[in-house]
This record gives sequence, C-alpha cells and structure tokens, in this order.
Amino acid sequence: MKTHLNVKAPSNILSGLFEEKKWISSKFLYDEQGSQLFEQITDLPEYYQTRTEARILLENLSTWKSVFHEPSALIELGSGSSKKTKILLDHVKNIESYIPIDISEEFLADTVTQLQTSYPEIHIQGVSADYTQPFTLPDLKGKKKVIFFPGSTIGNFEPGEAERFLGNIRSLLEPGDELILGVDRKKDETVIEAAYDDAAGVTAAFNKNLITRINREHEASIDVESFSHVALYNSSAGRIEMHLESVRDQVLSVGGHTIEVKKQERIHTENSYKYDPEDIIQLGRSSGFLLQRVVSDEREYFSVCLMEV
Ligand code: AVI
Repeated sequence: MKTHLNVKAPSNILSGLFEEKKWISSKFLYDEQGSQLFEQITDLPEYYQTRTEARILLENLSTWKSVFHEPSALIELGSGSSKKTKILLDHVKNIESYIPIDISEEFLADTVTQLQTSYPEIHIQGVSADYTQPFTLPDLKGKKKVIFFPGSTIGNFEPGEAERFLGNIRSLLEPGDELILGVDRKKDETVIEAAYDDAAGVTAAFNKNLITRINREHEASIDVESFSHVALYNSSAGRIEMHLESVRDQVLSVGGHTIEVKKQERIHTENSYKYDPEDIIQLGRSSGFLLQRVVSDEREYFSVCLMEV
C-alpha cells in the first residue's frame, strides 16, 4: 500500500536563497540539534500547543474508546518519542498494532524497543519513512485503521498541500477507518506570537540553527548573530511566520556561490497555519473525509478532530 504525496520540498537547503524572496524550507529545521531544540520548545510556558493537546486527549478518553471499539491498528505520522500516543496506549483497549512512522531511523528503533517493553501485548512495527513521500504500510487486514497525526504539524503545510496530503492519506483507508488530527486554532495574535518568540530564546535558537546547519553542510562561515529571529502573525493568511532578518548588509559565501543580503532583508523559514472551525470543516471536506467531532480545550486554543472515511 503506497501513498503518493506531493509537498513543496526542495532537496537543497540553499535553493530558495537564490530566489528574489529568500526562503528555506522548514523541513531543514530538524537536524539533530534542531530536533532537540524542538523538544525543548514543546515544554516552554509560551508554547501551549503540546500540553493543551495532551490534556484534550486525556480528558476525552470516552471519545477515543469509541473510536477503538474493535480490533484496531494505530498508525502515527511523525511519531518522534510517541509521548502523546502513550495516552491512547495506556487507556484504550483494542489497539492490537501500533505503527509509528518517522524519518529518523535510529530514534524510531529506540522508541520501538522501549515501547515494546512497556506494551508487550501490542504488536509494534516502526516504519522509517518521510511520510510526506510515498511509503508502504504493513499488512493490516482485519483491523480498523486509525491514523494519528497530532501536534498541529498539518499547520506546517500550505493549505493546498494540506488538502492533497490528507486526500492521499485518505486513499490508504477504507470505510470505517478514521483519522485523529491535531490542529492549532486561530486566537489572539499576541498569544500566538509569544509561542513562536519565547522569552528564553529557544525558538530563536531553533530558527538560527538553520545558519549553523548551512555553515556545517556547505563549508560556510556565516555569522549566526548577523541574523535575528522574527516571528510575525500574518492575519490575512491565518499563519504565524518565522523569518531570519539580516542585521546588516552582507554577502554570504556558500557552496561556491555568493548571495547578497541587505540589512533588514528577511529569509522566510516557516509558516504555521492556524485553523478556525470553518477551516477545519473545509479541510475535511476537500480531502474527502467526513468530520465527525472537534474536541477542544475550554479556551479553544487547540482542537483534536475526528474524521471518518
Ligand atoms: C512542528 N510544528 C507543528 C511546530 C509549529 O508550531 O508549527 C514547529 C515550530 N516552529 C516553531 N515553534 C514550533
């Protein structure tokens, strides 16, 4: 079984730097150092997303129990350390197989070993793959398939890409199968901007790590401090944007090329789209799912959506 996904992802970290509006794909944020910084972000007081989603999962167990009312396979896209999944594995019966899909093979192998010890009765089979590209699922005949895509990662896809991506995920499923999707909600801009520009500077370090990565991978020596971290909510697009802003006029020497950067010129490094209920309904409809339920926290900062084929 293969998906055929199509996400704008240049193979090279430098390619967008030669365009008039400079940009770097956010997928390059996640080298080893970047992944560690992202883990730290999820614990920051300003980054409400992770803990809010975990609370929604924990406080709505009867909803998840009804999803897994028959022998099921839980398939997680971008599983990382599977922290939130443990809430489901701990409290919900009928999960016979757990298939974490993650790009980092080593990390995945460690997670699978640890989980298998904690949950000996569940068949755990990791798939090491970039889930935005075609990947193969193991044979899951006779089990209800439930795709779990938490963390509001869907927000890092451009809206059209998100629809195509979920449409492709849907094509892996059969009637009765379901999708559990975490989305970050539109809200007061100051709350969102603080979540992407925390007081401790962890998100700034996460963004600037792109410069460190370019220096390492392309034998460059760009001054990391010659760029500052900028996080701005773009209300017309409904997204928070991260940029690296040059503090001075400079010429970067990278990969045998020179790139001129003006003072205050920005390199766009990430979009994170926020959803309101209409956006969620539209996303479900255009990707071919039937939206069943939207479960939110009391401030409506975050929602976990249940979609059916
Ligand atoms: C992984 N993703 C959902 C995060 C987000 O909130 O868009 C990445 C992130 N960027 C800055 N902080 C966290």
